[in-house]
Amino acid sequence: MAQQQSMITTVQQHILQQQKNFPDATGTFSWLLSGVTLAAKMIEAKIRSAGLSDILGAYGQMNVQGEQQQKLDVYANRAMEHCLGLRDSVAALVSEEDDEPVVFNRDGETGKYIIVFDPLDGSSNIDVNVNVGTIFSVFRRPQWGDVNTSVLQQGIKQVAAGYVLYGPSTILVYTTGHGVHGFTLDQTIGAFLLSWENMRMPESGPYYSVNEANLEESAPEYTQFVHDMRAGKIGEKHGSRYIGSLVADFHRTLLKGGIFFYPPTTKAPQGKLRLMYEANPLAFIAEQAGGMATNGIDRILDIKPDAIHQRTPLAIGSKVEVEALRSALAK
Ligand code: AHM
Ligand code: MG
Repeated sequence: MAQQQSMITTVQQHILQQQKNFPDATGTFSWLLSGVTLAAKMIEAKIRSAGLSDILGAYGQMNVQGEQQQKLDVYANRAMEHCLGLRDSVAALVSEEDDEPVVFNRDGETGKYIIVFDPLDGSSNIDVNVNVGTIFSVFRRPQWGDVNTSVLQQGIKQVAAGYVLYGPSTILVYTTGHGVHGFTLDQTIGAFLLSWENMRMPESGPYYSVNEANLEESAPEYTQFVHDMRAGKIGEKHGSRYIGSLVADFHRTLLKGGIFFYPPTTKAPQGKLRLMYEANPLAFIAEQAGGMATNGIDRILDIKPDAIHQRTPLAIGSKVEVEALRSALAK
């Protein structure tokens, strides 16, 4: 993994360079992704000043998942919808915070892309100043058919995916299916600069990451798996890390290796996390970096969604740990 390039490369330059590999590239795609980076900078600015403005706390409404919307959730959703909705190439936007897709009346030639996103993931952590993130996934709109039905595509059809992690620094990680690349926001010039090119997830790593309070409500194989990892029966002896913000837990797993998993529980028999804007984009990134992602049985990217807010169990991370969990569940 090459770190800290000596020459400055912005995320826009990087995407344009990558597009040179595609003879029919028009620049449309980099213009579209610049909508994501603009929204990310707006969200990050709001987060940085959250304690100083009246932006912490609940908004007073539930979202479609029956969860309390935080004010920053609502702001982040509006920022993404505003910045992306203005891009001619966007046919539809699908957000965790909206019941239905927002569809734009653009013909198939112009409105080529469907963007699916979680504008502010881990929002229960906002009020306590712990990392949150934005996750996005990009699909090509099929030339035929109704836009509403064409949003339900398998993860393998993603043409790009990424996330922004608002932490001690703000980091953008993306893939277009040609490796995984990471950028850090330079506040002084307002640009995301290349920090990691061709990121690789270690084959195995030191940590497991799960909400252990849920284990008693999950299949016993998950508890046994945790015991085995603590005992050093799966690679090295594992320690535990759990932030409760998927983007942050995933980012650590990408850099250090190991596994994050959210099993089905009696309270959430389909799992808690959402297939289309949480599991799919991170699964695409994990695979591009040499890792794996499964629902316990199937590869995440192969699952055909039935609904935009569909939930899924998720186990994601290094090959050694994810494969060990998958085979334990298959017995
Ligand atoms: P959110 O999209 O409403 O923020 O919920 C998703 C979050 C993930 O970021 C995180 O992995 C998970 O919920 C944590 O759930 P729990 O508090 O049950 O451990
Ligand atoms: Mg989320």
